[in-house]
Amino acid sequence: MKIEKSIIDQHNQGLQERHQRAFDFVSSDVDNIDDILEKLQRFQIAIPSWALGTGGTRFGRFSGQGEPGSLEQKIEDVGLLHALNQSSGAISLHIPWDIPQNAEEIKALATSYGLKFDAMNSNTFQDQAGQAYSYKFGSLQHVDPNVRKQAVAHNIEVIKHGIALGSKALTVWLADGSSFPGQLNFREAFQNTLESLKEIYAHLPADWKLFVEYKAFEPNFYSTTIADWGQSLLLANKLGDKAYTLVDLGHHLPNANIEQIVSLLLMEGKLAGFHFNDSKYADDDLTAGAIRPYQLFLIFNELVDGMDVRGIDHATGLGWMIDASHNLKDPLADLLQSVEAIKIAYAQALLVDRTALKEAQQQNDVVRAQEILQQAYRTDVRAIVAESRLRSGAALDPIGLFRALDVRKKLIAERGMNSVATGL
Ligand SMILES: [Mn+2]
Repeated sequence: MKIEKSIIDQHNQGLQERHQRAFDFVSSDVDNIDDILEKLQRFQIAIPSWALGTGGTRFGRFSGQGEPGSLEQKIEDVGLLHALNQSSGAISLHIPWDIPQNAEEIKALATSYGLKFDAMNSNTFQDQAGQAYSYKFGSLQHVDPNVRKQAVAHNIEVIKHGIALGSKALTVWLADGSSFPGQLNFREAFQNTLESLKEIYAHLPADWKLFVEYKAFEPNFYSTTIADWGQSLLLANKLGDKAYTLVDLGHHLPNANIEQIVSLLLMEGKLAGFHFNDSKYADDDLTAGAIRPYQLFLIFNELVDGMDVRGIDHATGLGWMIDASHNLKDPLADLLQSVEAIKIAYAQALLVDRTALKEAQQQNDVVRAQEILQQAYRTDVRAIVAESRLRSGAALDPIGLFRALDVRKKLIAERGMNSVATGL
């Protein structure tokens, strides 16, 4: 299914008057509105291929319908999102779930939807059919060098697939760790992981980045070999200039000050980018901004400040991606909501009066500092984000149009009720 431009124009015409009123109201107080709109238009958030189907929990999975059953259909789904919001111009693939049979054809298909290939993701957290050694007790950390070798070879294969598609980064997330005290030697696990990562790093093309993702716990429950940003940064620093720390919002212990982590990683030039999601308890993988929208804003506040200080291009300097799972909602509608929440937080962060905030900080004026941040956060920027979509040729109300067009019903008609996305 493809959404024609004329359908979007027709939808926008119907909403134009109401939108204009809201946009005029909110933008009349913003001096640099055109600059903000341009930044919003350029800011793209990659969609992971594994978020296009229904996710499950360890207790069960309630299948959706009309899920993308092939890489081609996954690209089609992200193409639908991008047509609706012009903000999801990249897809992030997972190997071996998304191995392209013909890279050139897949590349051409993505281009026809205006999509690029974001970071490639390797998978050593589950065993694949025909694999010689098991990852039950870890992969890059494993006590058996044969297992480590196999995991390294897999990552090198992922880089090769990425090169063929025009990707520029490899994300490594490891399930490695232990579930019981005494199960492994922490130092040896770390050293093995470092040595394995060094071998992978050696195979990165010159213009590629290696993103080292961390996670506090799960699937292992006692220790995780790359558990937090300190351990990831330690690895990234030892590996070299092309290695960075990737922050996934759900991968922290409760109440972690993620905005402070972001600020310091940016200061050190070691922030790879983001996996956006939201959570109440742990790695809940809920829709971005669904539980803690103020935290999302505070993170963007640090991102904008830190990127501007270092002269980093907001749109291209870091990797922006959603990493979520949908047990209840239609995955496509959920992803539209996530992208909208991310752009709202970004727009609010762009509204922060940084000169005034600096002054308040210098004067220890705590009340004023809070006022400045909350002035931006409490501004209803939805019409600004909508205007940026309008200027890019997207829909004023992406979810409204998704609903009106009965997209899922059409996908079910094309793919069938029982089409299941691979890899979940
Ligand atoms: Mn992640």
